[in-house]
Amino acid sequence: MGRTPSTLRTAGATTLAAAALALAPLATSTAASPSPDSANATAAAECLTPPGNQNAAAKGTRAPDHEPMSAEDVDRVEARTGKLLAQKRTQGYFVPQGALASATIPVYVHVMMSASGAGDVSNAQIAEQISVLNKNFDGKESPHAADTGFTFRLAGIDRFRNDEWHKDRHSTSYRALTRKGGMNALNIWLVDFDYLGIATFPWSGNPFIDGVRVHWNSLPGGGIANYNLGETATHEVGHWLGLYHTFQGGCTTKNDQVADTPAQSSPTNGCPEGRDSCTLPGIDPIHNYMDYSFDSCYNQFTDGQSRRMSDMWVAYRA
Ligand SMILES: [Ca+2]
Ligand SMILES: [Ca+2]
Ligand SMILES: [Zn+2]
Repeated sequence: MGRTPSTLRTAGATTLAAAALALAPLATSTAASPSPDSANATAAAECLTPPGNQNAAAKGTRAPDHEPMSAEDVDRVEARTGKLLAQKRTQGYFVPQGALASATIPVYVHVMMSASGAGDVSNAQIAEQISVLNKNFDGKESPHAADTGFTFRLAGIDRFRNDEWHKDRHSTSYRALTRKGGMNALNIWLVDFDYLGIATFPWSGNPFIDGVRVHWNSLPGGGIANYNLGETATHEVGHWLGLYHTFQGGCTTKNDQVADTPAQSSPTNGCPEGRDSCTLPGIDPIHNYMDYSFDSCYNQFTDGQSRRMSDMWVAYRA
């Protein structure tokens, strides 16, 4: 698939448009026609997801890189989450009707720079990234945005000089070696790879590699045009808290399992106001952090997404 980082930075927008259009029907059919063998069902996503990242979700400019999850996989996750929530309730942990889990999440940032120091982002840039996360999860970018109830607190920064890790190679071992905190802790590894970011879902099942990997140049003030306001991290943390893409499931009534995000047939590129890719009610949620729009277009999570993240938090991370 060999898109080089320089291609990613210089030709991102045009390529994304082409890739999104080219792959959209594939992605839709993957979700709409589940195969009994999930490996087959997810073949379309395979080349987009690095090995060892089953259940991971990625955002990149090369393609829509949907999560490798069939409609059946999604159903299984919903059922399991429901059971875990019921268990927590019997253990006395529940969130009152209409309220949210409202947690403060410790954040460990791992700067995986090259041997020569490429990707050595400053503490100030990391602080700015945390502040973008807080602004986004507090609903401060739009009057239509939900306050999700989640707050992020920088708990530590560590720095490694390693060309392999910098390029996201041996990611399972480097994550296991460097990860900090419990399932409630957000680990962010800053690397240089073909993606903007990749996340593990709450239900991914391997606590040693739990967290998000984000392209170091997507941080606020970074060098990736249209994706350098720090909102890639917001998108990946949305996955980490159990959100799907707004285009998950395509033009279906359940689509991303969130009722107040209108169905969308494929990822959005740029910021096409009024885009309406499904005949189902509502225009496409192009301003939602879980679409693929430009950072400057992103401005909201919804109430339904907040509810889902709160449930996921209680089920898997609290
Ligand atoms: Ca929806
Ligand atoms: Ca519609
Ligand atoms: Zn994504």
